[in-house]
Amino acid sequence: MKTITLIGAPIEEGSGRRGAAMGPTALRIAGIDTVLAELGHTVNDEGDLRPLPARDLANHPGANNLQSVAAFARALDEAVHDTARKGHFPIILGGDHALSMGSVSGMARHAQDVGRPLFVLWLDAHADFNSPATSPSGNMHGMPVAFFCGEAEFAPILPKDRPLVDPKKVYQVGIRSVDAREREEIAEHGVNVFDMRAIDEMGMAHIIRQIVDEVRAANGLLHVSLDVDFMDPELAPGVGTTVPGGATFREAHLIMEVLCDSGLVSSLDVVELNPFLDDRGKSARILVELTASLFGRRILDRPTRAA
Ligand code: 5AB
Ligand code: MN
Ligand code: MN
Ligand code: MN
Repeated sequence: MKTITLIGAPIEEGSGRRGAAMGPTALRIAGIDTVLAELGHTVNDEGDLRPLPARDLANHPGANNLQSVAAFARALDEAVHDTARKGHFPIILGGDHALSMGSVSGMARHAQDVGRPLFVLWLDAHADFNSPATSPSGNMHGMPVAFFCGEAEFAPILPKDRPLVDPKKVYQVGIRSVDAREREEIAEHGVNVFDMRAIDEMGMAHIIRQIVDEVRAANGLLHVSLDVDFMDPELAPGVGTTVPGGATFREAHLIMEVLCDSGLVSSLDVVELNPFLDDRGKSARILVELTASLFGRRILDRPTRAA
């Protein structure tokens, strides 16, 4: 059983619209703490981060709301690093995906402290590998992967000596909307991408086992970043950037179940929930159910799978 720390990050300034700041509240109303406690875990809810805007940073024409995004990134980098150092499992309740600049950086520092490599599983319709130079929108929720891989080095959001994530240790699953320049960048940097076609052709079980095997072989830590739009919009409409043809209910749960059995996951972001766009709490509830699967809820007990 784990000790889990919930960290609310009510950021919406990284996305192009309002509403994601209500995400942490919706996840709490949907019962994320109770579900985890019922599975036997100890849950501490630290409440919501309230960062001060990073007034030392100048406005940047290609990075909308840079000061607000940087403020959350800084606060999360600290909060997540502190949580992991105590041996607790951080779950970040988002908030838009720009928050992963901070959460993943905090986990990269922790991984460095314990001398293990950090892997990132990015469950998303989008690659989020833009930078101010390539972004079609300027919205920073489309930039976190480039940022923690060291590519979007355009402003001192975090200290220069922050540990970076090796793009070859980033696995993206569910991808189905990639911008022209992003496509070149992810190929150039060797990000591992399992797009929707790969899921259709290979099956989710094969993909997730391959990822788990690679993390285990390297004795890595695995940070999971779950964007609501990973799932099909029929299942989870409460997000500003829906793309048709997403993961099914069972594909999403299977990932979480296999990850749970692996014991390798160190930290989780639940991001991009926009309760203002949701259908009577449907998306919030599915996110809570997926979190439950990651933390041990199972349909039936089963023998441990042979390696
Ligand atoms: B999300 C787009 N690539 O950069 C951009 O929801 C969309 O965190 C980004 O995955 C979507 O603006 C960001 C067109
Ligand atoms: Mn995203
Ligand atoms: Mn997305
Ligand atoms: Mn590049």
